Amino acid sequence: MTRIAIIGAGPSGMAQLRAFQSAKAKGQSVPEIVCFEKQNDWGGLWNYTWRTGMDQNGEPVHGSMYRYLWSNGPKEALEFADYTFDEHFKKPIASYPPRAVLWDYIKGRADKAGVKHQVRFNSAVKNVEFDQQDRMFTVTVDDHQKNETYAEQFDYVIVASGHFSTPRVPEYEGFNIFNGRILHAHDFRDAVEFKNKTILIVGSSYSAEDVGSQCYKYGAKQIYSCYRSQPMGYKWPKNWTEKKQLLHVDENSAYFADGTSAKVDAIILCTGYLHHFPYMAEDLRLETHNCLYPDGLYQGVVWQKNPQLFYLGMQDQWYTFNMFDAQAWYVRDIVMGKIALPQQDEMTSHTAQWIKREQSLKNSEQMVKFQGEYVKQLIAQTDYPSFNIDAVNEVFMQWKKHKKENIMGFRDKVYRSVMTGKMSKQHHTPWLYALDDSIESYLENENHEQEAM
Ligand code: FAD
Ligand code: NA7
Repeated sequence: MTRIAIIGAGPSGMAQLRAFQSAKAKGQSVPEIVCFEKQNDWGGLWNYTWRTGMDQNGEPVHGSMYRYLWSNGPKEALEFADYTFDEHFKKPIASYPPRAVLWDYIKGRADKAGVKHQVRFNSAVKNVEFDQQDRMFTVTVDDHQKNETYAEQFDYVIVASGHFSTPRVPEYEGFNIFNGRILHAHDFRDAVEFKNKTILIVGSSYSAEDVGSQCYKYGAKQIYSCYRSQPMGYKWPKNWTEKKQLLHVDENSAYFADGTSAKVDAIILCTGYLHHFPYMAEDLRLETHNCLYPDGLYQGVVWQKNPQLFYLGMQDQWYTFNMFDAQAWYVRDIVMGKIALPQQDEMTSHTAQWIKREQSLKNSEQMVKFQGEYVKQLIAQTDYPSFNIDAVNEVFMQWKKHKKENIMGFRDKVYRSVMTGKMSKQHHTPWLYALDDSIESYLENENHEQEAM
């Protein structure tokens, strides 16, 4: 029987499990699937851990999410087409749920599909090699439960291990004499630590914006953020100042390219992540950066040099959960022989055309539409329930507008579900005052008084 290894049981790996289960439910004969997950539960980044550095098994901690993280985009843009929020929560909820609520949603679909028995938890993949002779992969795994290492053979490998876990950590002059704490966003866990402190955020993308906003919400005294290329440019609160590029630091202060300096207690490097697949043999290893169309992946997922290998979710992400679904359904149909791949040179030139288009994109609206079109063309090739991608693009445009209007208030906006046509519900507490991010607090009905720290 054909055997498939999925590496990682985050949203991408879970989408792949669901895709095969959906074919099985339609009476089709599906291959044997083994999903290896190094953590002790599924959900990937959404499965919060307080740990940083090494986990209890000596593996690098995967988690980059922090306490009090709320969705940074509207849930209406990431909703599964085959499992709506209404189906899961049985009542309308607001548009920007906290992490625990989204984790619950992801798990709900996978539980309904009954695919958990296909996941081997506490199982870290250590090596993947391909034998040209028998055209099989050998996957070597550390089973941390049994404390043993073993190898198994597979016809196909699907890498779904994410790419927001290995921090990109720059070094600035003076870091080794700075008296305060220096950390990367990957190791940021709790904004309360920075209450009454002055912090410097390095970077100007999603992590910079959200880690800074968390610190503001939980009582930081003063926030400085600094950019290398582009300022974020939002209307920041009075105690948040955007500075030009960081040049160097000394024991207590940071010095910027505009000639100013500031005394800071801590520095948080929101400088992005590396695509890192140390367990893949060199000739199978994807080398790319955070972009919308990684080179070498036909249709964004097929490893062109060997189409028995796939990578899911490797793009920078406007679209997330439903894009992973579109990819997973497409990969499933290649594996099951329903979709035939073209010759190598055709795949290469197809990818080159998309990359050329990506390079011509000028603003975020064009980028969203580009990714939307990518998702659209994947869905057109499979039986994944189609949905109105243009309407989702519009949700993203609204989101951008709302952030521009009020960066500390955009999470109070509500949007219409593209899947159900229903409007979401206003949350009982404005985001800025909702200090308890638990699922219980989020789902309760009564109105809350604004809580003060
Ligand atoms: P991951 O979620 O990273 O899951 C990968 C899985 O692979 C993990 O479970 C990991 O343990 C496992 N794994 C890794 N290496 C191995 C190995 N060697 N062996 C076995 N298992 C392995 N997206 C949104 O839609 N909305 C948001 O608000 C949002 N906020 C975010 C905030 C932060 C701080 C970050 C970092 C990302 C955020 N994202 C958000 C994007 C996020 O990437 C996706 O939502 C999603 O988690 C990606 O799913 P994935 O399965 O591809 O990867
Ligand atoms: P991103 O989106 O890849 O952004 C990385 C940021 O870090 C970006 O602003 C970069 O600036 C900046 N950067 C990178 N290297 C440096 C150095 N050396 N000095 C200064 N600034 C630097 O990563 P994020 O973590 O923000 O977001 C990733 C995901 O996490 C995202 O999906 C969110 O949902 C959460 P640049 O523009 O390249 O000059």
